[in-house]
Amino acid sequence: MSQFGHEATFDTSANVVNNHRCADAERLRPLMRDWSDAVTTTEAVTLYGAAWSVYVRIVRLALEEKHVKYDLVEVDVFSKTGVPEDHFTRHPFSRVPAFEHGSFPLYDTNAIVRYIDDAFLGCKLQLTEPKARAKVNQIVGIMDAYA
Ligand SMILES: N[C@@H](CCC(=O)N[C@@H](CS)C(=O)NCC(=O)O)C(=O)O
Repeated sequence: MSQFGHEATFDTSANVVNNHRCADAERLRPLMRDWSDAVTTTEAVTLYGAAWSVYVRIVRLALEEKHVKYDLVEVDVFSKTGVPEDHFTRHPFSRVPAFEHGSFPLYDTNAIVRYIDDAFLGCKLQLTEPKARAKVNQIVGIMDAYA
């Protein structure tokens, strides 16, 4: 059991699927929105980035918690030959991660994980009570900017 309350898999192979339970879902349910309108999808979900990247790992954690099947396509932004040319079409600032859901492209970790939470069925990763949600976002911001 990991600190996240489930057996986290950080397998770098493509098509990672897991069937793990959402941590603390029952305890947090009163604070969380029932999103019965979330999307079920047959469209491919692709994450572009390096397995070592903390930002890529954040997105993978969200995908794992939501039980979303995805492909991880390795992109080396620190390659000696430079950022792969096609990556600029995914991310204008040539960073990782970049993300695609079918024909919908997205970059920036915060935007990606919030989209994953909003678009896919499964446990809700964000609280809905405004003050609690703001505090969580504050912690996320602190971790990103100062940690
Ligand atoms: N604000 C971006 C930051 C992403 C980021 O800085 N990723 C690093 C890898 S962990 C990167 O691509 N660095 C390449 C570079 O600095 O040129 C996000 O949240 O997605």
